[in-house]
Amino acid sequence: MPTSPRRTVKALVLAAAVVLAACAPAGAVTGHGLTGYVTDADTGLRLAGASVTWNGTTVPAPQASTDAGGRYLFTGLDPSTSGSLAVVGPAGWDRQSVDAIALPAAELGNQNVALHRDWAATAGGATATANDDTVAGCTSAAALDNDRGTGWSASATHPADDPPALTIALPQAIEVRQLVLDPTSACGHDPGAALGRYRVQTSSDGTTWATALEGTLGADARGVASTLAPAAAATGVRYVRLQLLSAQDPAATTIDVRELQVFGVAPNVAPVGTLAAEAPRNYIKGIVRLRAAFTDGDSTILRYLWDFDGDGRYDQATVGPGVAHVWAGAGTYHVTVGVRDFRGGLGTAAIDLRIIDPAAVVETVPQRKPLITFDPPIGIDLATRIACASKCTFTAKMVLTARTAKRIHAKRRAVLAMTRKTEGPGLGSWTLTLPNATVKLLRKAKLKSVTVRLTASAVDQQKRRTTVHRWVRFR
Ligand SMILES: [Ca+2]
Ligand SMILES: [Ca+2]
Ligand SMILES: [Ca+2]
Repeated sequence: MPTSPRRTVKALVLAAAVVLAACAPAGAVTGHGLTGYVTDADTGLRLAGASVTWNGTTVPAPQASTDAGGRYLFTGLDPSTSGSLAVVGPAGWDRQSVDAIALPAAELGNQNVALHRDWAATAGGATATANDDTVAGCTSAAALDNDRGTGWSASATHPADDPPALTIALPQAIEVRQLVLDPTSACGHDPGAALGRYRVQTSSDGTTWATALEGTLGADARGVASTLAPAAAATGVRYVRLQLLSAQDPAATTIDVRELQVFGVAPNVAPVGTLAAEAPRNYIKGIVRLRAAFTDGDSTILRYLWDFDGDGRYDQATVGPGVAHVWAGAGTYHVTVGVRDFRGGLGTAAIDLRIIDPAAVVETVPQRKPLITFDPPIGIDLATRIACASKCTFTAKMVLTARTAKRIHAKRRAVLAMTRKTEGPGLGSWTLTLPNATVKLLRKAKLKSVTVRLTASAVDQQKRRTTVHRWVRFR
């Protein structure tokens, strides 16, 4: 859909306003402070509703939330001091702290934070069931609440073939890249109740399971969020199951775990869109502006790559969807834009762009030869039409067969010859009629039908000629 110039101007003004806000100088916002964006580390998309706390010299610690564009802003902080930023993602995202951020003396500091989605978080849409939820206040939900202060405590007396198990249905199928386990004992239990031997299984359908990871955590893992990579069965994962095989202390009566997190990525969809030149006509040695209009439903778009000469190699990269280019020679160029998203996916669109040399002689528009058509004959009439690109001369000739001519005693085999001209380019239509004299001879010979050889021809001013021969049967 073409954008009206007015809308484009409005959009540009809006874009300019956003840019100004993003890199607002100190004078634009009262006081000193800190700003930045909170984004998804895997998709680049900005996260609204993240909770951000500045732990610096100001007491109590100021808090902010990211806006719809993922931006947070603290003003009135003490310049030239330092502190740390604690970011808690919106429901389903992890949390992260950034330490030792120095605030500048005379302007807004800038700190962006990227958070991973924890696909196992129940707050983010995962659902979970466990076969051991007997310890009040320490049920399995506490292992999926993204809070390492709470934990799940299961009985250590399960039979070996039916260990305590927590089964999580993820909100969608993902490729698992990392598991995080905090095995620390919970619910006031001795430290030895911390999870020791564990197994993680994955499944695409909740029925067929495969072991993704097995291992043993020791005393050094207590109080630590251990990052573990799946050894197998990491793709197309919709279900994750954690089995608690033993506590670190064999004498412990419970097996505890503070937190299980599942990190990974959903399948990536490449950007989709179109490419267009801004002007309807484009000339050599002039600036030609091209614009791509792409969308990506599941990640941000990082850059636009341009192939101006159709050789399959990109000649330029831009951050925005527009580019300007100058062609030296006239011709039609196959121009491609490749749009790279945050995840590395590439979507493309191409146009065949005509570049005109305004000094070149106007080329003649190729035109077709005359066209001749006929309707089926009705009685002794045959309707004919022609279409010509310029003034056209039409000729038609009807000839009896030698046999028929002899049978009806016709003096000549040629029964009709006509020539017509059109006024100019366009259509001409005439009716070819079997002459009365011929009809009389046919009646006399008691013939009810006759087949004649028709030759019709049309020639236009450019001497383009179309000739049609056919047998026509009149009744
Ligand atoms: Ca927890
Ligand atoms: Ca994408
Ligand atoms: Ca190229």
